[in-house]
Amino acid sequence: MKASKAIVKCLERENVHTLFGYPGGAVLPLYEALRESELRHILVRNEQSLVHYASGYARETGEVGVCIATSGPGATNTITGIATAYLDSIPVVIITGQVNIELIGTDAFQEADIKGATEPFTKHNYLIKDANDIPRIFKEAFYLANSGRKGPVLIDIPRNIQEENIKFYNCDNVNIIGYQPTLIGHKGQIKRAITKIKSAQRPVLYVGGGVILAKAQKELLQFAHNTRIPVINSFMGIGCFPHDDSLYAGIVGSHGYTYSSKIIERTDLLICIGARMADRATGKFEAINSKLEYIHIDIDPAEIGKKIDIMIPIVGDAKLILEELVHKDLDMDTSLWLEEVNAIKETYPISMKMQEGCGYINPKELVNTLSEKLNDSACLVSDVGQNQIWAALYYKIIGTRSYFTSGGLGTMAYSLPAAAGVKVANPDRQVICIMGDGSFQMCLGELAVIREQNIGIKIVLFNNNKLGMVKGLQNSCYGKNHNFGVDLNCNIDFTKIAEAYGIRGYKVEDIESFKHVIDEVIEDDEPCLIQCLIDPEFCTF
Ligand SMILES: Cc1ncc(C[n+]2csc(CCOP(=O)(O)OP(=O)(O)O)c2C)c(N)n1
Repeated sequence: MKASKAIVKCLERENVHTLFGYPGGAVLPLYEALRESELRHILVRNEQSLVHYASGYARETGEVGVCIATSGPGATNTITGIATAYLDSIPVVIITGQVNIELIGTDAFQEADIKGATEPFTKHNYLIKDANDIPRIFKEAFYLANSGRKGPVLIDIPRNIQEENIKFYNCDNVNIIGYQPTLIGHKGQIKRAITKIKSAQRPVLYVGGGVILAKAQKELLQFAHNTRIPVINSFMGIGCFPHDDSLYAGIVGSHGYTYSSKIIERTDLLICIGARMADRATGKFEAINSKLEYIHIDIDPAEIGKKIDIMIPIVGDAKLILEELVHKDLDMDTSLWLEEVNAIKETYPISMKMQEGCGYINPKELVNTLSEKLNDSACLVSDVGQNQIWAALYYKIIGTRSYFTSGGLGTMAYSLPAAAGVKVANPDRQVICIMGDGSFQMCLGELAVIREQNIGIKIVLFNNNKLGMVKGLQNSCYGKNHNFGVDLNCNIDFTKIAEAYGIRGYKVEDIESFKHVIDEVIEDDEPCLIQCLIDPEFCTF
């Protein structure tokens, strides 16, 4: 069998139905094999969006997202997407073409050492030198991507290797020396944790994206309710605990709620689950509460104690550990602490106010409106910038709603392709993408994919003619008249851009018109773009 056909067969054996790609000379044999297959191939418009599509697909399905790029510039264009998936632990397999094996190292046409380049931010990567390794390497790559701490795995395949003939064999087992993720928590540490939790006066559960990746939301809810411990989440953890639950205590971090930080100030024990103690979220914990003690549950031992001294580490799968914890006798009386938490929440309420601006939309109110209008299973994908902060802080998680963003790398232009990936994976889900005009201009060519594939996402574009987040940072670091290099002032009519791609475009300047448009479009399955005018002076800072 041709090696390229063997690759397709490996993908089919991994239950891949859809992949995202952008071809070139070094993947021609693979594309010929794909042409003859039943796999759905979605041609994106720029490899910079490629991994984000696969990432959205993976986040929605819990399965590995797959994408293909050619060698050289195609492969290097995927780098930011790979690093984005790496920092957020998203399982994707990236297949890249490479120049013929005898040309490697000669600066051949379209040669780039993508294995070397992605070494620091792939979970693992391969350069296939023997076509007979294809079944084993694909099996390993999928297993690595979606086990233990999940993440991207890259497979680089020289063109001439794709053309060889091999004897295909089914590879069903994986045996990777030194790779055996710990899933079950250490009994002794769990015992210590239980004693510690029972003796705590003011405990808080701090939960991150790892809970979502482990599909442990139900167990978390049960554990919180059994123990009556309040729950705070990171940005990546938004979606793992319902906001209408009385134990919900908000989002922490430099862009989180004030009340959540105030709660952390008073906490005596933080039980961290599937959260990597990122600087943006927990960087100030030691400063605001030096007496805080920590239990840290994480699938990746390297995360535990990386930034904060942890008292009780538990390595393992969040779902399995929580399942164990919910069966322990942890009947606690936290009523006094919950009273205090509620009082803090009341003292520092979430503000809907913005600086005054006429003829503009208050973005907080806008996200709030979306929260009211969307159904209980809607998925909101936000970009990076002020729009990310507003979306995260004001989108209400109820039912099975989710909120996806580029949390770790903070990659602009993530949301549109990632939202499209979510919708491709689950066409019945309401999928909203919120982004700024800066990010949109980095990836607007992807509108062609959305039109062509009829991907019914609703794009809510915050148009403030500014790189708002950077402008805000300049304001807070240097003062108001120190803005430089942040103006996007050329009055682009984004509605017309959408229409040029055959996508309905709307322009709204006040919240009532926004409500009207959302009512009109929300139930249909057509893509659309709603351009919302935001006051350029509005800042999150
Ligand atoms: C690829 C990339 N380049 C640069 C940045 C730095 N950055 C963070 S937010 C931001 C501004 C985003 O502007 P826009 O998309 O208009 O959103 P807004 O902040 O106005 O909501 C920039 C430049 C980044 N995060 N990612």
